[in-house]
Amino acid sequence: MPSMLQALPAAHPLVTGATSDSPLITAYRGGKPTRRPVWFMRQAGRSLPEYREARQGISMLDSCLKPELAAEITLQPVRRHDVDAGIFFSDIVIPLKLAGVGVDIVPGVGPVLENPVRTAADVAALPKLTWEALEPIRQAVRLTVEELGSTPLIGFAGAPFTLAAYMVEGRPSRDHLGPRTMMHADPETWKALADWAADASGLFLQAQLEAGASAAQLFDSWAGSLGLADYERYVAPASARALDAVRGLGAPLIHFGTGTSELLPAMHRVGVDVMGVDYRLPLDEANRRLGGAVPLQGNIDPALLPAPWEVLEAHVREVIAAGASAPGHVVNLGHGVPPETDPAVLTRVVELIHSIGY
Ligand code: 1CP
Repeated sequence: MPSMLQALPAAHPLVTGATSDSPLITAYRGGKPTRRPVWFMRQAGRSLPEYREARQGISMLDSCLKPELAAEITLQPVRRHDVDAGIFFSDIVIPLKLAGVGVDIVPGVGPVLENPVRTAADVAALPKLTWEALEPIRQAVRLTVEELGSTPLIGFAGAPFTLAAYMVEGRPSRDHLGPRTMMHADPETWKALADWAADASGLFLQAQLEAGASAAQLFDSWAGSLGLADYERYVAPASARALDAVRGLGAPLIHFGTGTSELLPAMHRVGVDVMGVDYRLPLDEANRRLGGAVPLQGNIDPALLPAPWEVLEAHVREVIAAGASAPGHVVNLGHGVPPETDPAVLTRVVELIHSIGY
């Protein structure tokens, strides 16, 4: 396997045509498909009883590394909600785990590292992720794509800043002070860490695309804690480096973060096709900030999912009207599905979106 994938394999669903004209890919490419595409971040997961059942007695990271189980969990929300894409069931810390970094996902907490990475020596000691170690990921993607047929699978990875935020703090944090201090106090160590994370995420994306994912989303969930100057100087180059691994393959690339209204153009400039927008910024304003040239994804406010149906419906219609200004629109939430969400509401939202013509 070359270190840089040059082209998708001949059997890839974007190459055979299985997914290339799907509503999702058409909208990501700036077109208006026959049916309005929608999927939900965190559509697989605790909101689904079948997920809770499948996960009984098995840890989060172990379930990601069992190909049949990861494929099954990925397919559950597609079957149930008739969404226009699967999002690969995995986690942004899986590349760390497969590289040999001590990391676990602690229920009720999130990713926790055995040894936080804080010094130049810590960074130098990080093991390198290999292509071989990613075999369970490629297997899970192959199984999933086979079942999905003409429905595209979206692969993903954590962006270097969001990954480094967990690595430096050692656990979830609110303000991400550790990595923000490091980039100024010790820029060389920061760059080495961000580049390590970029290479791990880049290889993770490459594995998913090579095995059959039709698009890929880079999650910089916590980039919103950065000012624009820090983002551009210390983070954007590493995010661009992660994407270098999969650029030019013809699979649409999406970039998403929360609290990133002020960063949208800078995040687009790292070289992606589509911008995900969180719930804070109306899509017509996001479109204006991006010069009217970028397909958008978003941005139903997850807080409205438990609201009375009339309130939620009006909001969904507003999101669709605002998204119509962009050259392409894939409907999604403005962040992940909250675990306590009633899945029947999500199914109804999908039906509503599919019923609205252009
Ligand atoms: O349907 C899907 O989207 C499932 C696939 C998926 C994705 C895309 C999971 C499964 N995790 C992710 C990405 C991910 N993981 C992100 C980026 C997206 C986002 O912002 O939500 C982040 C920040 C993580 C880190 C993480 N993993 C957290 C957040 C902790 C924090 O800092 O607040 C948590 C809680 C996890 C565990 C996790 N990952 C995925 C699931 C279903 C779960 C919950 C595990 C469980 O208890 O069942």
